[in-house]
Amino acid sequence: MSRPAAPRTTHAGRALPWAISVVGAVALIGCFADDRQPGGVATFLPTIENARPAARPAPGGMVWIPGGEFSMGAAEPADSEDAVGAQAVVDSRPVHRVSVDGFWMDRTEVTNDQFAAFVKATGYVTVAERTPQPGDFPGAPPELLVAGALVFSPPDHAVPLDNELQWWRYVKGANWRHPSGADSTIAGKGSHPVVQVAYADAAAYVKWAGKRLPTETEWELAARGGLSGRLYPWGDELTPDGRQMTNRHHGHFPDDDAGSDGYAGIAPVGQFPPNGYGLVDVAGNVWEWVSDWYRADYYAALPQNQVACSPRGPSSSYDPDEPAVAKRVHRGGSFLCTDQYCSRYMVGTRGKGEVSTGTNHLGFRAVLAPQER
Ligand SMILES: [Ca+2]
Ligand SMILES: [Ca+2]
Ligand SMILES: [Cu+2]
Repeated sequence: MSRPAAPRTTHAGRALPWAISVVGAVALIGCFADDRQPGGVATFLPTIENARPAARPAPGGMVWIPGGEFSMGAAEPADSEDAVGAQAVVDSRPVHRVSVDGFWMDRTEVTNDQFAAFVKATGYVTVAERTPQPGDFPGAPPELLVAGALVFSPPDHAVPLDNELQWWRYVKGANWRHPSGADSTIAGKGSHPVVQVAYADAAAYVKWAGKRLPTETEWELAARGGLSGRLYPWGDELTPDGRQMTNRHHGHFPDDDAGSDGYAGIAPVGQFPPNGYGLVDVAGNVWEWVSDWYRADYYAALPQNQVACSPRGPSSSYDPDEPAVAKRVHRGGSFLCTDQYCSRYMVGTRGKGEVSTGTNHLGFRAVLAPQER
């Protein structure tokens, strides 16, 4: 999905403020051949958390993620007949060993109130609020060059699940203040996650907050909450003892969101149980931007039989479905995720999105490492 016509040019290889700490991690932990991990085989090994505690108390709203060594990638779907689940793990293979230093992470998705404070302090104007310039979208019909964003617009009847344009529409006037179009509002929704944010918007917010976006590896280590190889952040059962653990899509997709977990559509942050590290909504509610470029084959391209030390993703993006479109990784799935279509609440699975495109099921959360402040 992208804004109208051709995607804007993107800037690969921006300066990475944590590059120095990565070098430090290499010296400290060491990237080494790992003969416990047979090459290319989806084997989950125990998570080995760093013993070193946080150097100081967590900044407000953040929790300590101890870091350590873990197996990254998605487990098989619970049901071997589950074609949607099987498809969801294709770009999350092979399972591979990664080590990451400890860091703090926002306990929740960034909320409308938090984003509003940033906009008030800086006057920042999000991508969806800017009128697309003809030069950035050569050949685009003028009527499409209006400020807006993608909005989930479900049909009122069942449709074949072969074309997402049946339920996504580019809506004029949709932006973070008006998530589903000009006449929608976030009044009374200060504790809902902010949505309709492009990658640049998320990056601007975290910079203002003195933080940064997580790498894909950091995000997954944090989301797993210390467990290894489980299907979900809390274990292997989607609804243990019948309990709803995440805001996802119930009923029939896309035409009927039954809201059986208490929420049709987005929920305020923190309505479902935290994971092992105290993070809420890592599965579901809204997707979260991470800083890695998306490449479908990135895991397969990593050196096998080695522990990857704090990987920061490939140097450019490649999605075989849309090779010309620059995409970053999304993680965790959203209130629209269902086993009828995507199953992306499975913790190792990956999402992707064109960098200038906001949607009303996409937000983010930030991280901060001790040596970065
Ligand atoms: Ca729901
Ligand atoms: Ca989420
Ligand atoms: Cu989904």
